[in-house]
Amino acid sequence: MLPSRKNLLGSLALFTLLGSARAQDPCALIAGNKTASFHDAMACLDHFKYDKEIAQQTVDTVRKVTNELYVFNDVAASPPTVEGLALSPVNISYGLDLILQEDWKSDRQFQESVALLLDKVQDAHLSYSPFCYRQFIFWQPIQLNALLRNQKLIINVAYVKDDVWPQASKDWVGCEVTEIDGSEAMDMIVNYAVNNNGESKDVNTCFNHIMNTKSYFHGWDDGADDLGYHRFLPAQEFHNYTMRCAKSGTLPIQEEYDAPFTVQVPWIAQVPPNYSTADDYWSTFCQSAHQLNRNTTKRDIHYDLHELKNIYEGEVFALDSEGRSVALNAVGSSKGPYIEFIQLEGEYKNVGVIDIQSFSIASGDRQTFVDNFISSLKDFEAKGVEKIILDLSTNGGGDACAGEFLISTLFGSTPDYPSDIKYSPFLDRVIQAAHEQEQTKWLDYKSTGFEGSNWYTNTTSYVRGKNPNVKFSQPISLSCDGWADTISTKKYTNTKWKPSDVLILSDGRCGSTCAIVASRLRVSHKVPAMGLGGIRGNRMQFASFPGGESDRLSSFLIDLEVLGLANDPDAPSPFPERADMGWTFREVYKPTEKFTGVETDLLEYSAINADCRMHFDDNNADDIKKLWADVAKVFVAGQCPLIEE
Ligand SMILES: *[C@@H]1O[C@H](CO)[C@@H](O)[C@H](O)[C@H]1NC(C)=O
Ligand SMILES: *[C@@H]1O[C@H](CO)[C@@H](O)[C@H](O)[C@H]1NC(C)=O
Ligand SMILES: *[C@@H]1O[C@H](CO)[C@@H](O)[C@H](O)[C@H]1NC(C)=O
Ligand SMILES: *[C@@H]1O[C@H](CO)[C@@H](O)[C@H](O)[C@H]1NC(C)=O
Ligand SMILES: *[C@@H]1O[C@H](CO)[C@@H](O)[C@H](O)[C@H]1NC(C)=O
Ligand SMILES: CC(=O)N[C@H]1CO[C@H](CO)[C@@H](O)[C@@H]1O
Repeated sequence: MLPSRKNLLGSLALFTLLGSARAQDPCALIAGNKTASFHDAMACLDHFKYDKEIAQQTVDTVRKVTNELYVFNDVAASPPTVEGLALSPVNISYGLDLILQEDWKSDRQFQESVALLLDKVQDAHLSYSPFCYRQFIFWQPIQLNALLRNQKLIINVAYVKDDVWPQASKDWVGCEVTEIDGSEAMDMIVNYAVNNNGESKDVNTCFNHIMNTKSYFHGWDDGADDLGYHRFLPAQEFHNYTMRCAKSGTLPIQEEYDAPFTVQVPWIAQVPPNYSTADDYWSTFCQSAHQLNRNTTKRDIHYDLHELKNIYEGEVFALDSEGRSVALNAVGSSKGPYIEFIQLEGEYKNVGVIDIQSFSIASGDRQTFVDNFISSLKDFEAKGVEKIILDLSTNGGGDACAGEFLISTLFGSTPDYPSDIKYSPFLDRVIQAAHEQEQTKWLDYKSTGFEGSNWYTNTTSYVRGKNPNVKFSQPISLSCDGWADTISTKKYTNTKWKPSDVLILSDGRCGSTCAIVASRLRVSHKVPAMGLGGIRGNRMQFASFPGGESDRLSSFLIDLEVLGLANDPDAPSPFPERADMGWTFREVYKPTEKFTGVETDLLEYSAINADCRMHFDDNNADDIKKLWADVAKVFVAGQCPLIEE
């Protein structure tokens, strides 16, 4: 199947000298080393040959999922024009045809082309992650942020990572970067954000995503694609940075600089542990259990549930987001902390911050999450907190019911937004089976006036893109009964804070469940929102990829196995390599007078702007408490009122 690896095994048998094996095995050459150069890492990653069979199987699965289950498949191919959103048409099926026509130089290049195609849709829910090629971490020793300095947004060296490249100098911290690769720094970064980041349809959010805007990671780094930090091979080996640094004894804000200079900064690869040859690398990080156990003469498919669970839980990287070794395949239970309550000090001690980092509450943590949320709110009340900043920055979403809990605890229950699921005969069988067996999340949807699974079977059609007749389920709402059943609910009613006492703070990287929570708070409850960072001069959204609800192939296949549908002829096959894909299957609409199902009412294709804006500066960029105090100052002064559209 992979001739290169067979050859390698042959040569190992012939030559006992390790040296000669290492000489032709680029992965062995760097195995066990902490770091490797761009070229040495690339040689290892490109060692695995393009395999047409793997390519065909991969494309078949991606095509099946996007054609049948991806709810925005038709809109993506010819999106509407929406002011404030960058929407370029992507016909996924056609893109996959083109990919299969190419004679790729390596398996990596093929795999990355699939990942890139889905990225172009700018829906962070839609992704393809080939874990084989996400094991190295690539660092730029210079990490950048964007700061407001003397009324001008500038690019600044936020920190220098000198443990991977000895030539890096800590003295560069605080220097202004005026040019990158010969272009004006801001232009280069904005272009990069527009062309290389699939995180959002709002360019401000993409800009924030690639910058080192907050000094902490919130653990949301799937396929990390920052300007200076990647899990995939960067496009070029070096970047040239032209910097000017404050004269000794002066502050950057005084703008007295030493002579500018240019440094050529390489990408440095951190090498994953736990492999010694290319063959090991393949079997540890790339080979899927499904492919290994495959019996091509028999259509009796049984998924490897252990592997799917590891993939689903994200236990697929040998290095964590900060580059530390992690035990592969250890399924963790608790993923917290999810949320922190911080009362500000001094002048703003009557302002409290609720910093919500994730809604992905592990089922074993629900009770603690709920108890902690309620007791911390009571504590805020007891300590005289008058205003609340709800910091939703860098929150990649999670459990929709956790979001529902937050909204209803603060402002009582409110009608859910209408949503629906794209119809396919295959998913119909899944939903029928879920109802018959009372298993899986496919039970959790209901529509007024429809019994059991009739909400799905009785379809309705809307225009989507160029397709006049795409079938959808009836409008549905999500039932959080299952969630509520697992916790002993305590009565708490907020009587203290009105919506105008709360401010949403977001750098736009509030996605999925977070986006829907933020949008409902802003649109239905009139909670004002402040955008953080982004490019100056254009309005910014406070949430991204509000598409609805997403699934991943790993968890979908687990559901199929549970429901006994693994052998359904229309079931997507597992990927031949360790990989996963995500897609949106439920689309959510903004509230309207009358529900019509038009695509321009979809949250994913609507722009909802923040009411005011804040940028990082020299004073607050590295100190989140100072940032919150600056936000509190604007908020308390009444300078971020809700703007009625
Ligand atoms: C790997 O590390 C060893 C020991 O430090 C070093 O001698 C060797 O040059 C390194 N290999 C590469 C390709 O950098
Ligand atoms: C994608 O393009 C193909 C032709 O290349 C066309 O048949 C198909 O309908 C298009 N898909 C969508 C979703 O527009
Ligand atoms: C960086 O500068 C070097 C030396 O001047 C030059 O050879 C190289 O092409 C430049 N690279 C980029 C990406 O601009
Ligand atoms: C991988 O390597 C790390 C560090 O070398 C070690 O701590 C860990 O136990 C290894 N994990 C496995 C699964 O071998
Ligand atoms: C594959 O399945 C066929 C038919 O059941 C069986 O005869 C054959 O031995 C199986 N091969 C392997 C490698 O398990
Ligand atoms: C309102 C409703 O549920 N209508 C129909 C939906 O589809 C099922 C099965 O096809 C019918 O039995 C229902 O009457």
